[in-house]
Amino acid sequence: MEGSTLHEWESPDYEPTLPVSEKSNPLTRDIDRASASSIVKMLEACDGQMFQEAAAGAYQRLLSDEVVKSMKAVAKRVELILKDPEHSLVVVSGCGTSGRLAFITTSSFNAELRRLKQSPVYSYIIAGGDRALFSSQEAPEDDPRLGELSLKKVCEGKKRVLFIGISCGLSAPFVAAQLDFCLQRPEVYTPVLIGFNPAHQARNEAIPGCSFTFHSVVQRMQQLSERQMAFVINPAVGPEAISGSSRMKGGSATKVLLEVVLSAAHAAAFSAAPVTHNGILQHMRTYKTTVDATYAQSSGISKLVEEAGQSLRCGRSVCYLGWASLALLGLIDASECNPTFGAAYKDVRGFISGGYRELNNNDGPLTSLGPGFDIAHDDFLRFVLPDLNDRDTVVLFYTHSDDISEVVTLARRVREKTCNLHAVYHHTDGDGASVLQDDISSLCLSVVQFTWSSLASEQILHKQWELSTKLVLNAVSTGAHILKGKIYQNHMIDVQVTNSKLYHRATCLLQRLSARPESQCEEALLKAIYQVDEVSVDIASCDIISHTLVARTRSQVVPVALVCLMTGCSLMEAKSVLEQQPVVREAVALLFDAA
Ligand code: F1P
Repeated sequence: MEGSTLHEWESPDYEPTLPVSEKSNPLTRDIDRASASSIVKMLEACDGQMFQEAAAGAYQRLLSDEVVKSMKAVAKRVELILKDPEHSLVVVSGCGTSGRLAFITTSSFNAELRRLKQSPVYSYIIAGGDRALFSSQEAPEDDPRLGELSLKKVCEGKKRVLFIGISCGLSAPFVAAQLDFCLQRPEVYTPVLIGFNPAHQARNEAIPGCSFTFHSVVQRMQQLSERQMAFVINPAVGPEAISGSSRMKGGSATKVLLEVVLSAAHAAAFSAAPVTHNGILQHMRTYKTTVDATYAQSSGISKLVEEAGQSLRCGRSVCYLGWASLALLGLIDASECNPTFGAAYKDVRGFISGGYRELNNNDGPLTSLGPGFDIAHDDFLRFVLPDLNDRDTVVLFYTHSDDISEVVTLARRVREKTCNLHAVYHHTDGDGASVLQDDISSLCLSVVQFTWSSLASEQILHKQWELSTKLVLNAVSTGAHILKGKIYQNHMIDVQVTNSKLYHRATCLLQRLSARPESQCEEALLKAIYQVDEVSVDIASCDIISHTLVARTRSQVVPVALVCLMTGCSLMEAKSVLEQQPVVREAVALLFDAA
């Protein structure tokens, strides 16, 4: 029976020191050497793990009873707030991708409330503020005070708050502090935690200035969950295709959980459809169908991966031009390429029709923050289009409910500069043939067309399009960077050491790839961060946060450390050989040849 056997990564002996969210996925061990179509097949298998049933005695999974039970209880709390919204709030908070999904979800459910002439009850918090929606701000994730302050600020004057904190790895101090704050004020706050590790794998490292760890917060929440004073929703979804890249499955599963809970609450509050266990389960299963339907188009997706990979390999760019929420997903996927793959903002860029007008974010337009925040199609036309050529890849993302004539106009403009234009289009089986769509198809090198059942409600359709688009985008950006040579086995070797989670990830990676003891690896990492050949007492006595503050000003920290560890060369030698040969495996070989 599907999923009923224990998977390799579920065995207690498999990478025992790492939580599930940081383990390497056995399915993608050779993804660095795979072709575009094999990459997409591996991603399909990895995403398929999200909806597998739990094996006896194994970790709970998305469809497990305990998970559905907690979702049902949380949906009922949201329902109460929707029915009596005065002085109440549902706050969704997270760091990085988790915060971006908090933004997308609260925006779309507030929009739904406005459509129903109800007052909005959802707020989002993202560590680092709105600039983190489209850029990497990883240091604030380590800041518990900032977490607490930002929560206090959005909840001022509220009498009842349902707080949903997301940390895929059960690890971010920013979120731990918010949960702790809620636990101390049960008369107002009910905390909910969403993450994708078993509770005992929550991070148990001391948080500077705090008496709690993420682990201790989870334990307290678990105790209180028996009396429904706190809720922990933490199914395992299997290791990420690229180790630790929680923007992928972690993000998708977050999106599914939030949407199922909030839709159930809305249906109960406004359509007299009570929240039920089966209702939740069925809704979750529609997302499984969405994932399957997406990968049914794997040859079209592979074509996009191949084109995007070729563009990146020759130093050119990939542009996503989207409409409405699909565009927002594109903007997010593009902005995640910098922290995930060390990409420049120009490598993969997203643009949205209408720009900031479409977003409704807390801080409004962010264009003053720099060119990476120019997100409108008009910005694309002004600043990007003039320099495009056939080696750049442009992908249109839209649905039948967008203004298709606008899509045609933009497609024509792009075709004046490059023939490397593609489309990802969602529509329903009820749609008639469209002349305009034929025009777009004739302008594009490839079209990935998704046809969804018209029997689904408008809301469900939108959510299907969104998840499906997220999977396509993640496949394109991840696949393209794999083809560019950024991945070693299934690890991002040039991981940015910009917060404590990533510092530990970097040390583990060095251990794994060099097979040297932890102390030696940490020493090599510190040498690369501080650019010294000896680690002084002063350096050794600084805490991890100080190390990450220095690391953010450096490049290629982990590759340099690895080359030093594997060859015994000096820092300068490692840096100069990596300049000639950025692929670490080859750099090591060069040094050995020279010896
Ligand atoms: C938050 C996060 C990830 C990002 C990177 C750094 O993780 O920003 O979204 O991809 O891994 O951490 P989490 O708190 O949701 O585990």
